[in-house]
Amino acid sequence: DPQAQTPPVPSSVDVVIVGAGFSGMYLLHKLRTMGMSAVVFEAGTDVGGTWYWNRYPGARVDVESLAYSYSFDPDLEQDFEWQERYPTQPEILRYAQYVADRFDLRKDIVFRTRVTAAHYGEDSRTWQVRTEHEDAVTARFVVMATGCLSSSKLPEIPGLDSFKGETYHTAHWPHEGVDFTGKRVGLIGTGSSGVQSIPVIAEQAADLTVFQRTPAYSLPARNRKLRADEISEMKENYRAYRQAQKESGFGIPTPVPTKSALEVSEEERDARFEEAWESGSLVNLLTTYTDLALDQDANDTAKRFIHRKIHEIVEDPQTAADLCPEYPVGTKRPCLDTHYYETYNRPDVHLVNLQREPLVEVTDKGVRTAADEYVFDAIVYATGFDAMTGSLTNVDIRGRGGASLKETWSAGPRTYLGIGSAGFPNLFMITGPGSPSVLSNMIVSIEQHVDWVCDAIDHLRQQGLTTIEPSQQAQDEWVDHVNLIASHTLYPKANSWYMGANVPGKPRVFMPYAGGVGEYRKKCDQIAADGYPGFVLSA
Ligand code: NA7
Repeated sequence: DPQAQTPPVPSSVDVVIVGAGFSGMYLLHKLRTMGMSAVVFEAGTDVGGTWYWNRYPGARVDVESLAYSYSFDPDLEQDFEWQERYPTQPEILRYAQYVADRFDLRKDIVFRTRVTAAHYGEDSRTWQVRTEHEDAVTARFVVMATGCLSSSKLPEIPGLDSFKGETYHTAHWPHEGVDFTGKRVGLIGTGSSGVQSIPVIAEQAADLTVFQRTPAYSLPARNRKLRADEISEMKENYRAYRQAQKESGFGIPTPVPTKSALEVSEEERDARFEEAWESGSLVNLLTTYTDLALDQDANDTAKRFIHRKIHEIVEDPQTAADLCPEYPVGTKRPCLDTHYYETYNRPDVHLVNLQREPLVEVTDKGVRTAADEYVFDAIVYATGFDAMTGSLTNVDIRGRGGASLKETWSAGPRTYLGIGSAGFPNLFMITGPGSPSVLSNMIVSIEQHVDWVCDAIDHLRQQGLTTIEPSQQAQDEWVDHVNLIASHTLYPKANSWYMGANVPGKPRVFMPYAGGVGEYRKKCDQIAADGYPGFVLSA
């Protein structure tokens, strides 16, 4: 019982870490090896972050297990036995728990405790961190290891509380699970969480109605048990594979494309797309050609291919048409599924296109749209997150002069490298806005940020320095650079959570760095090697 092991809250530490997901866990381990004191605050009752909270039926990662795992300890990667190509949430959570046990992490993690505020004292050059339980800790450094998709959101419609049946959000799923047998279920949202859970809920429920505002592009995952020979082959070659991950664009090594989608024949192209579709890998599809992310006509070729697939699978032509996205492939996060499109061939599954009949309200009996009222026993909200910034701005973070991070970012997040923000000395973010984060294999990006942050802290220690903070100029240039890269891509064309477009009133800014994790790592490494230009270091 992790609760029983929850340590007393220290009054002062070197580093406060917020969040015990994959970032916070590795950071704690690494700081300990450096001889630094740290405490982690975690809102949940155990480690795992994303994989602790998102327990909805069918939840899986969309990166292969052998790639979606820590690389920092060669023994760990040899010892852990992954079962499936795309592990389920319980399997990933077991991995997180295994790591926590192995490195005895829980003794410095305070569970069931949400951090509410972090205020910087300019005189003391320390942070005062407060929690929901009125704990107060003084720390030299604060690291927000809060995840990119952890501040969940509900639909912005009236009546959410009036529904008399059961309601669930995919990111707050009951630990004991939910039995939908015999129930009429309504589900709102068709991102990854919806796409993964819909086929499983449909199997159980008496009847399932899916409310779709924007369709997703989804590829069949072709998940399966891992074979012993592929596991042992990976384990023999892990060091080289990890290096290739670090140098790749998405944190998943794939052959670099050499041709434009427009310079090959339709037959050759369709054969390549078919191969990617059969492979069950999103990166394989996204890296078929050099220009899918850059050129509308090139992207249209992939779009037509997937539309054709949807029409081949889904029998009802109107439903198939409603499931076909219009935005460019890859500009919203694509999904990996198991029997998603096939599920719409079931007589007990219905698709409601919210573009034709928008949501109006939730009633005591169910959901009302502009065209109809739907009656349910249960409603599932698969409506996603206030992505990338929500879990940072939800904490009352105040830097120099008492400036609040939330207000400072009111026109959109501003960071240098997605690691720090001007005016907030010794405050680090792991995979913050302005870093590749959500456009990559998260664990690869997490490890890179943790390593970089620890090196920076060590540098201060070695040099007898006290604070590190991005300069305003370096930050402005970085924000411009991130925007410039995005402007060369098709990403800004979609109303995605990358753009903040899923949250009403959120500034429309493309938040992740789209230049690839390999390029990004080189820049970060160079900055560290050159003594941290762009950061102000003070004694
Ligand atoms: P996503 O991908 O943000 O999906 C949320 C879905 O909910 C998406 O289809 C939204 O439509 C829909 N949504 C959100 N708000 C509303 C309202 N107000 N009305 C109707 N529909 C709404 O979150 P997920 O949890 O599925 O996945 C998150 C990430 O986890 C995923 O990208 C992977 O990286 C893993 P919209 O597209 O905004 O029109």
